Amino acid sequence: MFKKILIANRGEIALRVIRACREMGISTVAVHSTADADAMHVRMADEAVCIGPPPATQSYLLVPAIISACEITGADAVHPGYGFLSENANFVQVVSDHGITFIGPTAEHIRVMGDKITAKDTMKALGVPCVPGSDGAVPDLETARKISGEIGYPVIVKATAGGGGRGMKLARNADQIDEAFQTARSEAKAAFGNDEVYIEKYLDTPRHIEVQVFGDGKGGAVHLGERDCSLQRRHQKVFEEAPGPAITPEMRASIGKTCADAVANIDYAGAGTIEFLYENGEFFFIEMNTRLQVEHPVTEAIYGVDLVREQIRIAAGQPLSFAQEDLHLNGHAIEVRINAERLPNFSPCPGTITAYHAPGGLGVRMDSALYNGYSIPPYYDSLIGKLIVHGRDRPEALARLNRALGELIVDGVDSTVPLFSALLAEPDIQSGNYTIHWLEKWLERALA
Ligand code: MV4
Repeated sequence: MFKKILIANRGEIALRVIRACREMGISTVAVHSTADADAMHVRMADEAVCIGPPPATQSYLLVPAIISACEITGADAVHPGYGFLSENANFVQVVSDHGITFIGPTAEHIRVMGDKITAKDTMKALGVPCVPGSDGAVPDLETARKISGEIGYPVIVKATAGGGGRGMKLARNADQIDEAFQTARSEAKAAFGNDEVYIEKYLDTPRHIEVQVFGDGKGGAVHLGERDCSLQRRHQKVFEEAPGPAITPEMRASIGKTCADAVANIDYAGAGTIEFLYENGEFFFIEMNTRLQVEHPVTEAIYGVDLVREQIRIAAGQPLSFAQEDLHLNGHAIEVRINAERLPNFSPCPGTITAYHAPGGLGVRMDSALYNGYSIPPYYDSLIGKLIVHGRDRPEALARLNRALGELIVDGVDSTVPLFSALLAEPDIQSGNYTIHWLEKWLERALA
């Protein structure tokens, strides 16, 4: 097992990794920018190294600075958290070239899944159901018109180097395909330096369902059910739950097995998320994320496992601590993302926390790096906490969320907290009746 792990991240996820390390008896190294000298992850780690000035490109994203911090402290492994360098295949390569273990999948798996056309080809070949569309890249306008006619409108043009909602263009009918194709291409070229695009049938009102998988890197893998992450604003998740309100035990077992078998087949190592659009009882693969996700705690709650501990075990060459038959879904969990943002526009609202009180009690987990007097710097994303609740069933989880929100105090900055109490009053939220467009439509009316 590793003796010392360096966490190449900040905020609540850095704390999350430090907590798992401490329970495993592993020392921790925090890295931080000058803007984060007083951050909680720096205080909580055994050691800390300042790696640069505030901009992430000069600190948290700067590979040589992170490698140097590993060398100085003698860290034998790096946990990337999410965001930053977590899905950077080049970083994984450089880390391993220095004799350090990257806690995550191989550079090759990250590369394959990072290119969305290759990811889709790979998943399709492994028997995972995909959105109907072009077979690979669409080379020119003529082919785009032909393929779109065959698929049937509406279609969506996506950049192979995109993902997470970046580089997509909708064509509702044949009159819109020329512009959609050409804009998608030129925007992809400008944003990613790669103008390759592919075309899919556009699904009108799906849910976003993602399946949590875990591979041992040696042909073994399990699934830990799904999360429904349909409630998003501008491709940012706001509210996530597990299990998905629309997913039956039979569907879960079936799509879960398909996903676990797929990643087992490619000797995938560590945590992964297979994203689907779900409509009329059918799953359609869109993308795979090769990292731990922000919303992993809802899965941890209902399956009673520590996913970060498993990531560390797998990276150290140990087996998973559970088999598929050991995994039983228990109850229901919901996470809400607390961002330092001002409503109604969700504009970032950095500043000093004048009072902070985390809710507690049965079935409540608050993952946050906040403390009284902490100053949220303006340089990074606005996530300041995640409130996760667990209940015996969905109504109990909803009631618990409402209760916990009432206990939470975050003073000194505006936050998304008031949004959640309003959301909980909505019949569609209470019944689980929502799709990927529900939140933006609701926000238009609720915050008008
Ligand atoms: C789609 C789609 C409809 N049809 N693909 C947006 C993020 C990226 N992961 C994929 N996205 C979408 N792909 C097809 N063929 C609709 C979306 C989409 C979406 C997906 C998940 C959650 C929220 C969304 C909001 C708008 C569009």
